[in-house]
Parts: sequence; C-alpha cells; structure tokens
Amino acid sequence: MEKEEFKKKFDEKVKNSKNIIITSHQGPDDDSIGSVLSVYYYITLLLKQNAKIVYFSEKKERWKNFEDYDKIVFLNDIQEEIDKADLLIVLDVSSYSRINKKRIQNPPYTIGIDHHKTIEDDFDLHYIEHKTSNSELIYDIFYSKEDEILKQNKKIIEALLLGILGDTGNLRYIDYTQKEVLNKVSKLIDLGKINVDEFENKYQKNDYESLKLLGEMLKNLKIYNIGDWPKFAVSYITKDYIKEYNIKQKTLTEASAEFKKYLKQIWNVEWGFLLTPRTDYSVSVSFRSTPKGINVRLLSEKLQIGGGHDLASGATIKNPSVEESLEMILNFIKKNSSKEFILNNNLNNN
Ligand SMILES: [Mn+2]
Repeated sequence: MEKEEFKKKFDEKVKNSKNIIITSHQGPDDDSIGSVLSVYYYITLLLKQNAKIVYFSEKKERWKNFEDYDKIVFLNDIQEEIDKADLLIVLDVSSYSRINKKRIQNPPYTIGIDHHKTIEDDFDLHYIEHKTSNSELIYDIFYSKEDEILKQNKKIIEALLLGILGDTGNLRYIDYTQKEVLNKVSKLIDLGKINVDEFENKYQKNDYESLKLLGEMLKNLKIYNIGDWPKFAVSYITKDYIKEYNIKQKTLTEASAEFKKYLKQIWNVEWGFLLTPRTDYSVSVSFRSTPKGINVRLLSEKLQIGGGHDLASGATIKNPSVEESLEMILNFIKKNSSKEFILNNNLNNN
C-alpha cells in the first residue's frame, strides 16, 4: 500500500472512531515514546479527535521533560482499556503479545505503523517500511508536508527528533542507504530552532548511582588472552557489591547498558562480556562483539545458556555465584578452539 493511500484510510478511520487507544511495545525506548506522542499530536491537533496513550509498562523518569509525557498512562494491564476502545493504534511493533502482560484478547479494529522486519501479527490496516526509526516513518506519512504545523508546534518536532535520535544512536548508526534521514533532521531542527546539545540534555541523563556503578564495572574490567581466541574483555558486579551498596535493579540495568558500549571500544579487543547477578539467584551475561571478533550468539548457544544476535547475545546462568559463572565460561574457552566461532563476514543480524 502506498503511503498516501494509508494516510487517507488512517484519517478516515480516526474520524469515525470514538474511543481511540494508542500504544507501543512494553519497555518503551525513545523511538517508542516519540512515535506515540507524534501520532497523538497528529490525531488531536490535525484531525481534531481525542485519543489516549496507554502502555503496559512501568513509568520512567527519562522523558519527564517532554510536554504531554504526563498524559501517557502506564498500567499493569491494558486489556481493560482495549475492551473499551473502537480503534487501537500500535506503533513501533507488530504484535498483540508484546503490548500487554498477556496477549490482547478481542482487539478492536487495529492500525499499525512499524519500521521493523519482524511482523508477528497482521493488523487490519498496516503500514510497514524499513526506516531508521518508526518516528522517521511517522514524519514521512503525516508531517513531511506540514512545515507550518511543525513550526507552530515545537513539541511535535521534539517528539520526532526523540525517536529518530534514539534509534540511530544520535545519528551514529546510519548507513549510506539511510542518508535521507539527515535531510529530515536538518529540516526539523531548522523549523524548531533546535539546539541539539540542549535538546539531548533534556533526557539523555543517568542517575548518579548508575555512574558510580559504571565506575565499579570499569574498575573490574580485565583483558584476557587465551589460546587462539581473539583478545576479549570481561567485567562483572558481584552479589556482595549489590547487597553492600543496596543497588536497585533499575540502576544495574542503566549502568549495564552504558558499560556494554565499552566492550567494543578497546584497541585490539574485539569482543567481551559482562556478568551481573539477577534477583532470582542466577547470573545474567551480556556478550558483545565487533565484526572482527567472534559469533557470540553461537558461543552462548554452545554454552547452553542463551542466544541472540551474532554480535550481541544474552544469557542466564543458573548459578547464584558470579565468580563461578565466570570460571565456567573461561573453562569452556580454555578447552575449546575459537575456530568455529570466528566471524567470516557471515553475519546474520536479524
Ligand atoms: Mn523503533
């Protein structure tokens, strides 16, 4: 379906609906929040209809400086809201099971906009196109010809930028086939008179505790050189440390996300992993690799602890001890050759 045809049907459906719910995947990221807000603005400001944004998720502080973030309702179960709706709009995901605790039952007419390759459910009206972000796609469909509206409503520009910058890692993960996103960002920051540094400072923040914990991860960082394996980096946080400093799960998640970037940023080190304790007496392992490193999906599969992508995988070891879990992985590496794990540009990153 063409963009224009989709937009026409979308407008028509919205105008004929009384109770519209907008949602996205649980555990929202910047693109998810940018998507729901920018579609909410399209419906309320341009189509002059009412809509409600609901999430099955916990509310995060991160977006508190965005206008209308406080209008988003975060619930432990959104089925009841969906039962009342006659139109459901699902953004940045195409699945009835990833938007609620349990799979949505008896959904009303559903419209989806998604930039991902994996489509779990076919919605009644669906627009799918592979773009850097769902927010870029929303700009293409609803706002590319609305310069005046954007100029008058900086909050729409900020929602779109939030999503685009989020899924492109502040425009770092763009390849030449996606170069047109730069023109769109250029136009958006011009229309909104945006100072990018100032804008990013609205929400790209860490808690003090998370940075202190990141410091502990960096302190524990070690480089290993074993057999024929490419050099690798390892760090960990022990259960004792978590207990002693009363580290919250949220802090651990935030610090881990920040630390994982460093695993790929050391000269001559192409892969690595981070071990952290879980609350359920197991240990979580996050593997990262560069294309010159090893297939970390295969490694976690061979260790029989997890899976994921070739360059990023995750695992759970059913042992409460971080130290013993590390020993287990190191023993496997010592006993096995790296041969079958070395990446030969046969990457599969879907
Ligand atoms: Mn996205």
